[in-house]
Amino acid sequence: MIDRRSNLSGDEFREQYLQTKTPVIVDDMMRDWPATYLWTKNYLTAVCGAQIVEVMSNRDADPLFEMRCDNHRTKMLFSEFANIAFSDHPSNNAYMVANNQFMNTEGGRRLMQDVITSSAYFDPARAPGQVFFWFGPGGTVTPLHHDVLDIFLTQVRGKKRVRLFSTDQSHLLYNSIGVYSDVDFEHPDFVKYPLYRHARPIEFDLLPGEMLFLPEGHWHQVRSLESSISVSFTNFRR
Ligand SMILES: O=C(O)CCC(=O)C(=O)O
Repeated sequence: MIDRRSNLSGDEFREQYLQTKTPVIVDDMMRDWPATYLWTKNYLTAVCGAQIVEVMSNRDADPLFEMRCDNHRTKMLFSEFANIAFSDHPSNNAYMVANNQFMNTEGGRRLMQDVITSSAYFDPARAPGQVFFWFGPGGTVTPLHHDVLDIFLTQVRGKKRVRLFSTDQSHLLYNSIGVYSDVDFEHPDFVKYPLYRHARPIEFDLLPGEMLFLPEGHWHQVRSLESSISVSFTNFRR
C-alpha cells in the first residue's frame, strides 16, 4: 500500500514523507497545471516540433538498453518523435528519458511555463538542471533500479504502472551494475536469482495529475500503459 494524499502541506510532506523517506502519491497538486490539458500532440508539436531532441532508440535490440543508454542516444526532430510517442502501437523501442537535456532548450523552457510547481514543496531557485522530461508511447519500460536522490515523478499525461520495493529489500534484488538490478522484473529468473523469490513489491498505477514521491534507495520498475509524459523534480525545499 502507498499513501494517496490530498491537501498535504509542505510541512506535512517534509515531516511525514521527505524526512522519513516514505513514498507517497499526492493527487491534487497538479490541478492547476495548464500542462495537464495543453500538452496534446498538436500543442507540443507547435511549441517544439522543429527542435532536435535526444531520444533513446533501438532499445528492443538490447536487453541492457538502460545500462547501456549511451549506445542508444539518437537525435531526431521533436515532431518525428511525437508521432512515435502518440502512436497507438505500444513499444519500448524509443523513449525520451530524463537524461536528455530537453529542459535546457528553448522548447523545454516554454513547456515549463505550463507547469506550476508548488513552492511549498519545491525550491524554484534550484530548478535549473533539476527538472527532467519523460515522453514516450505506451509500452516503455524503465527497468528495476533505485535512485541516489529523492525524486518527485509527476504524471502529466497517460498512465504508468509502478512497482516499488522498500529499501530493506535491496539484498534480494541483485544489484551488480550501478543503480540497476540484474533481475528482469517482468520475466524474473528465479534459478539465477533465488533470493528474489522473497522480494515483495507494491504495485500501483500513477494516473494523470498525480505526483509520486520516490525517496532515494527505493527500488522501482515503471511501465507506461499509455502514451505518457512525466516531469520529474529533484529540487525539494528542505
Ligand atoms: O517514468 C519512468 O519511465 C521512470 C521514472 C523513474 O524511474 C525515475 O524517475 O527514477
